[in-house]
Parts: sequence; C-alpha cells; structure tokens
Amino acid sequence: MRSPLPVSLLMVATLSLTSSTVARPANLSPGATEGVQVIDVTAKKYEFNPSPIRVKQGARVQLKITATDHAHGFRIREMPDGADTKAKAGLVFASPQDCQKIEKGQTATIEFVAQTPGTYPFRCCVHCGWHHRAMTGQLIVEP
Ligand SMILES: [Cu+2]
Repeated sequence: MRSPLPVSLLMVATLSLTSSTVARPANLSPGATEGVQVIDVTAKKYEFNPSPIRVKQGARVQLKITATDHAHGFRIREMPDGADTKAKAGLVFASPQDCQKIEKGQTATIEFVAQTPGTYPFRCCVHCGWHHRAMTGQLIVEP
C-alpha cells in the first residue's frame, strides 16, 4: 500500500514556494542611513560612473545618482542576468521602481538590499541624445 505522503509534501512545497514570491516586507525606511552603503554615481552623456558598481551580497545600498550635463534616467533590472524570470527579485527596493528621472544638476537616490549575487544591468531611461541607447552600466553583487 502506497502512502499518500509524497502528494502532501508536494503541496506543502508548492505552497511555500508561492508565499516566498509574494512581495518582500518593505520595511526599509528611506531616512535611515545606519548600515547603508552610499555610492555616488554620476550620469552624463553617455555613461554612468563608476560602472560596474560592486557591492557585497546582503548590503543595503543607496545609489546617489547625479545627472551632471543633461536630464538622464536610471532603470535597473531587479533580476540578475540569466535568472529565471519567475525567481524572486535579487534586488529588494525600498520603494517601487520604474524609470527614475534625474533632472540636470539633480541627484536621485535609489535604495535597495542586494539580496542575490549576480550582474544587474542598468540603463538610462530618459532620452538624452544620439547615443542614449548606449548609456548603460552594471551592478555586480558579489557573494
Ligand atoms: Cu539617456
């Protein structure tokens, strides 16, 4: 007689998988700076500097991005290169992310926890000129 155990185990595994993909607790307070790694980044035609940006897994990071010569934008993928699209986000943001526009001379702050090692591409998402599409960079989260 076969035990029904494997089926119930599978159900438990499925349930826990589902709940782990639900939104992460967003209890990162944007004002808190304790334990935060602050990285100054400049955006100008047509590069981000520094790039690649390297941080350690588990670090809470603030990117302070200054557009020096023109309005630019910043958009980063929350999944590392090569990740399953159904995997949970590798970067956990303090606030919802879309295109962060940065006016000329202004600084925008992007805060996240670098949860999963990997390479995260980012790019300018505000049209800034002829080589706008080439204005890209990488964040590397090291284990
Ligand atoms: Cu651009």
